[in-house]
Amino acid sequence: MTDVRNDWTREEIAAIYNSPVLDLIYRAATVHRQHHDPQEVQVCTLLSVKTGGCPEDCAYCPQAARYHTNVKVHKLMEVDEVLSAAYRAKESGSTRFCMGAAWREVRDNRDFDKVLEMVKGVNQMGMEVCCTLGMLTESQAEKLKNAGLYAYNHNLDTSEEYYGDIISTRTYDDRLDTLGHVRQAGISVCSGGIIGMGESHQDRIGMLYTLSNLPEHPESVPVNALVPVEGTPLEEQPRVSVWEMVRMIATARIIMPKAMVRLSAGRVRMNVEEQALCFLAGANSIFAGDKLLTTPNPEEDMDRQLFQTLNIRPRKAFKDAEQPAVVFEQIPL
Ligand code: SAM
Ligand code: DTB
Ligand code: SF4
Repeated sequence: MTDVRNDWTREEIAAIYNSPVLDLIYRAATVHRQHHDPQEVQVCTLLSVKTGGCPEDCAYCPQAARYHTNVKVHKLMEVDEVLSAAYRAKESGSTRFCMGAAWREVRDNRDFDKVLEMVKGVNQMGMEVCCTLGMLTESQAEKLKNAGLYAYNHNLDTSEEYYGDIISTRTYDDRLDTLGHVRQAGISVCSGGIIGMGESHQDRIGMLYTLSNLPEHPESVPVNALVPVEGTPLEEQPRVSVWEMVRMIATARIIMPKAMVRLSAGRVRMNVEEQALCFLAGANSIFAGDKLLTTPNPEEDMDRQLFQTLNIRPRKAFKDAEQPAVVFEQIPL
């Protein structure tokens, strides 16, 4: 059994990342089998509860107000609409429901109170509830925890060195501070990044270095392939090859063996064989549903076929929870 280490050096990570790809996959698959059931894949659903109009300048993001994209701005959705969507996601087999808001940070206002209601409602349906709302203070993290939040997504996106080329309206340390507040509140941490933004291999290694040297590894690590969106500064970026996704996923799997590694944005451009390679390399979570936040994701039928062909099954909710969530009777919607 491989140990969980929080003292990986950049050189060690680079040696793993740069190893011959078939050796890399073999090693990652071996580590994966020591810590996880390789037939099991977590199925998560995303919902954009507040879309567009964001004041930040993240170069990849179609929701930044300053770029002219086709995304329609939408104010915070109503609680009952969100709960109906969560219920549908549960019915179609999702065990984690993640609500995203195009905010720079959470403000203590009526919108936040509504989000807390959404968290309560989804938790009561027996799903792992996750949010990604931008920066959080310690007390906001505690409020979310008390409402039943299971996980919080807050990506580092890239290396500390490349961060300023992608985002200028906040710092890497702001990101790390929020991750600290989430951890402190006892919420499961979800943090990863994006490849294909013009970063170097060293930057990818640098991001994995920061994640794997956190005092505790994130429980989930999303690996996104950039979805280039017209109107954003990264609209012309070429597609990342499957081998780059595989290297990233496999390295994350080896250095953070217990984490759920999520094959996130970019699946829509991958065939079954390419996705199978990612699962072999240690990915064990996906986003299902025909939309991510604003961009397309594979149709339900495609994913059903994917699961059948590869003999994989969805992971149950709360498998790693220290204590099960309080699950009330299912509320009919
Ligand atoms: N506003 C919050 C924040 O930035 O933390 C939450 C929502 S934000 C859209 C969540 C994550 O989506 C980003 O951190 C980024 O990793 C990912 N993302 C956004 N646009 C993307 C794109 N075009 N391709 C791939 N991933 C993207
Ligand atoms: C993550 O790492 N990827 C998801 C989720 N966390 C919030 C978001 C992907 C967004 C892709 C672009 C879009 O659909 O707007
Ligand atoms: Fe705003 Fe988040 Fe998009 Fe950045 S990634 S522009 S913070 S919604």
